[in-house]
Amino acid sequence: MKIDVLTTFPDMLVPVIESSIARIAAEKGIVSIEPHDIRSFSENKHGKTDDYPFGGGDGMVMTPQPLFSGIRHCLDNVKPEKPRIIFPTPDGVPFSQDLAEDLAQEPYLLMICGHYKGIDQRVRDVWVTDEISIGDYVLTGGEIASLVIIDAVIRLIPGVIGTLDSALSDSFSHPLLDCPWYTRPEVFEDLKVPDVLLSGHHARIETWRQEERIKKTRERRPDLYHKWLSEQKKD
Ligand code: 6GU
Repeated sequence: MKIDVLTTFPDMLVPVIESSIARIAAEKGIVSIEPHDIRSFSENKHGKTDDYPFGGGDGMVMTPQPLFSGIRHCLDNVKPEKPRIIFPTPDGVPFSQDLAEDLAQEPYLLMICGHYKGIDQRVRDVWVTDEISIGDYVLTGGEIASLVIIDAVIRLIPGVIGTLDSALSDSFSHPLLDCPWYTRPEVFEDLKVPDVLLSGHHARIETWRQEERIKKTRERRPDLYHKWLSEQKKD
């Protein structure tokens, strides 16, 4: 998978790309991520990428020209058939494991990082295929949201991690939240691992884990708990 990222802060992406799951995927030759500076596509002599909003209002809006040029530059290099062009934005559709799994099937993604008030609507109308929010809170820019989406997507690509061992056993691949996990030593600073996990009794261990998942889900995510309960009643 190739991922191009258009941003006015390319330096912000580099340390994460070079030290996360993205590096592992890149070393295996499975993913390449390339940040592009939107400023470098600006036809303005100062490299300006934003301006005041028509009709008034606080803050600045990113102008269409550098974004149209940057998008065309990225697409011309790759010529993807049906490019997914992603705009992370707090007014997008909620990001989810299902959406990450969908994006993980794509050979090419283009991410557009907005700042200030956002980007000129014409960029969204003409180019953007997916407007995605990573949660109900406001970040100052799309870079961190893009990194979140990229991380969630590339770990699902076969070969990036021990997919069967890890990704399939996550919370959110299950209907319930995950149970607690422990490793050696059995006692650490007077803190003991639950006896049942040392019992060697696999059926009892699985019962305990399922009870813990149910308890945590009921407390923290009543929405998921009730969905799970109604599924249980069908079987
Ligand atoms: Cl995708 N972008 C920004 N700037 N803020 C957000 C967001 C995205 N998702 C939640 N808050």
